[in-house]
Amino acid sequence: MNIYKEILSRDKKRVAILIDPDNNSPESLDRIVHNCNESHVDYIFVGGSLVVTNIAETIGRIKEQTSIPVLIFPGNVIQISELADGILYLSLISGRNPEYLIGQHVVSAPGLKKSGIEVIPTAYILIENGKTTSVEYMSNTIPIPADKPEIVVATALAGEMLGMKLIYLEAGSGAAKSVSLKIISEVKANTGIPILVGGGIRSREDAVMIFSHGADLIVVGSAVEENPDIIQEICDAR
Ligand code: 1GP
Repeated sequence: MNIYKEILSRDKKRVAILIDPDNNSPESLDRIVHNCNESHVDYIFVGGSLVVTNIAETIGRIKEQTSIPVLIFPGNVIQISELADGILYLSLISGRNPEYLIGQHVVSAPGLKKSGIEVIPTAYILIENGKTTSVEYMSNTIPIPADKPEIVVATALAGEMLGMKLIYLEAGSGAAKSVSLKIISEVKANTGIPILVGGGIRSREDAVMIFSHGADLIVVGSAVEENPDIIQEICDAR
């Protein structure tokens, strides 16, 4: 399977459910995976800014219960497992911390090559949402101000020109406000690669608006942890 080719085909809007291994008991994990199957979720992402649970155990448990592709959404180099189908190889290009631009990649690249999982280079762009997020704190980077869409566009363009395959517009997990529709539509108008949007998406209405302004794939985590039954509602927005 080539996950990137599928996303690139843009034949439909897609939904990814993000599972943070630390935030779910085995029972709640199983319930989320069950609901993902029922709702035909497109991808399951696994990871977080700080994960202390063994990520391979979580991915193994998910893979036993579903054929939905599992992608690692890593906060750092220890969040890697060959049990996954692929990894969003995030370069945090909104920030100026070399560790998250290239340092962690140098450490992880040889192991990733050996694992054979699909590696998808992703321009990861953190946008301010009114409160300090875990990504901001853990990466020691400053998000792009929410009222500066031109900086977001320039950053996304730079990522595309550097050869990255996806643009991920991130408000941060549990964000009070998701990425603005203005930012999404301006990035869409100025770039040509698929756009992922995540952080603070909590309802079908949010998802519909974000899709209609240019997102190809949305990522939902916190809302699902609070209520796994919201998965169907979110998927209905596709
Ligand atoms: C976080 O974009 C993801 O990195 C998902 O955010 O937990 O707010 O859905 P939420």
